[in-house]
Amino acid sequence: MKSTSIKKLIKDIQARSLRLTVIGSGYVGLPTAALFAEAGFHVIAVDIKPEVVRAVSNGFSQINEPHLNEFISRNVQAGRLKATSNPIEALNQTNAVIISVQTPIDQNKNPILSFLMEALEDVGKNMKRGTLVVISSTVPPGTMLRKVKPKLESLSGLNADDEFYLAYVPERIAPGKALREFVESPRLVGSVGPNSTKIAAQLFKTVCKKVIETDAATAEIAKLAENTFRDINIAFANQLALICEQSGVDVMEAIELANTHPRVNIHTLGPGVGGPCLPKDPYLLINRTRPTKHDVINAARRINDYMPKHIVKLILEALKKTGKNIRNSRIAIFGTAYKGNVDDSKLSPSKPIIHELIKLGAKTTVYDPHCNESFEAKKAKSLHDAIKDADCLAIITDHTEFKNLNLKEIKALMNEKPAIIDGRRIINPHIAEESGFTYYGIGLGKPHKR
Ligand code: SAJ
Repeated sequence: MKSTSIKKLIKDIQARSLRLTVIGSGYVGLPTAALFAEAGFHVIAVDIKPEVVRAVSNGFSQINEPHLNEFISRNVQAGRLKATSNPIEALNQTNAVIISVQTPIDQNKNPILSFLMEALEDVGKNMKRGTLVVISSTVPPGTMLRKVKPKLESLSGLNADDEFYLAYVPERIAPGKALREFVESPRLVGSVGPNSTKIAAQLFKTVCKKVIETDAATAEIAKLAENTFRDINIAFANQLALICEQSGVDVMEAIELANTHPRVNIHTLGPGVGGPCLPKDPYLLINRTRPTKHDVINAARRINDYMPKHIVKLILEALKKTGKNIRNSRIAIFGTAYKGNVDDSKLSPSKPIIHELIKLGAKTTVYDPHCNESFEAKKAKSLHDAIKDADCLAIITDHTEFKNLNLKEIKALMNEKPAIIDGRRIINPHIAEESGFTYYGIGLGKPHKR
């Protein structure tokens, strides 16, 4: 009976007759749904937001992700992709489900698993024998075995890896490159038993070039380790920047030289770390461990969280140097997105920077060609509108549009004695100074000038 069910599922995957529900159609779920539909499966994307369901049903995406619209449009037209806000309706028509709902943290940095638990409630109560359940949300260590598996078993009355199949398949896609990375990045399949591994791996092999099998608990830690490693590495680059400012050295040059060593790869410094993952995944990782004073993870979080304050400090220094006061100064902020060329402003360093500047009495205007968020600052219609009569330009996001600014033209529009604060080190300091700006770049130590 059991082996028939496994064989049938594998056959259904190969024949593309397996029907798939994706619960949570955000920046991970929607590319997931679109790519499985593109691979030939019938997929129902579920989301509680009616605007997301409406958009997909009309053949486009609410998320601004390269090529996603084309994939959605093509597959909706072909009848392979549908959307609904009713998970039960979807689950009743399908025999596999991928859950990709958000797992944020609360004010005390504790994980909020309520979205995942609600999705599991629907799945557990409506799942048929032989269903494959895949969790793609990022979860704290131990969640699959301690929470997901028992909850599904008790709600359904079925045994995992025997009467239904369960795997943890964490996503590894960065916004802006989601479709490509979904296919290209090796995909971890962490399961609760050999049958589940076999089936989940078979399903993901239809879209991903490489699948690596492991157990669920290891996959949970591996996923969290990836983002935590990146956060720690960026914190190190940021601390180097602070050291270089005090040492009269340019951190960009120092990192470039250090990175010529074959075993060194220091990341890029910046105004802080934002986005839906890096600022919270380190807290998911340390969630269940006892506090210890030997703690590099929290230390890195503290450094990265400090960086927006440092940007404000540089703005204050630059204004002082040009004989201006922050109160009533006009500050143009370039970028509210959390990183270059995306439209997402989640936990963007721009937010605390703008709020602090407003608190200090500055007149703050923002310009972002990709992102609508303004964080209570005045929103400029264009780049020129943002810098007109500004005393200081602070570059916070590394959008491509900000990498080749015409500094002479910008200077002509700004107030007397203009300053640039380069939070991403994308402006050449010499050209900025030659063009008549007071230039402060993060990590650029200039003892003779400060
Ligand atoms: N940042 C730096 N310096 C760097 C790299 C990034 O300051 O050298 C900043 C960015 O500007 C941004 C933040 O860090 O504010 C996060 O950006 P990111 O590009 O590192 O990460 P995300 O959040 O867009 O995507 C990450 C990716 N994880 C890794 O690269 C290890 C992605 O592969 C994951 O799928 C995603 O998190 C996720 O969903 O977990």
